[in-house]
Amino acid sequence: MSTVIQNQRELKSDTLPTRLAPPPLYQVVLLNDDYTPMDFVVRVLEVVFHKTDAEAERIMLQVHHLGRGICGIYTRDVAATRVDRVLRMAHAGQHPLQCLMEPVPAP
Ligand code: TYC
Repeated sequence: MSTVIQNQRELKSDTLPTRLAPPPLYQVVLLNDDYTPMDFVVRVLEVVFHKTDAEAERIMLQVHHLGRGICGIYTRDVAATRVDRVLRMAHAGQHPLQCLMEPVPAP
């Protein structure tokens, strides 16, 4: 009889689970507005999402033209932390930049 500790509870089982389900993934989405300066958005993408200058510029322009754009796909806690960092930077810079996370849509 093997013993597996899962989520603080002790489960007794004759067989170890062979595979864990992959964690749900979330996409972090940046929204357009009429006031946040373009260079500020580029800086946010570089600092928070580790984008290159060219990639940050591409995403910023996509958001500017289409209204929204995906900055990255992460597990729940990582996505939530990135959203929080974006909103804190926006608040500190007194810009209305908005950012959210949503489950990655099923294919
Ligand atoms: N639309 C903004 C401007 O013209 C630029 C911008 C891009 C703002 C992306 C937000 O997520 C954003 N200054």
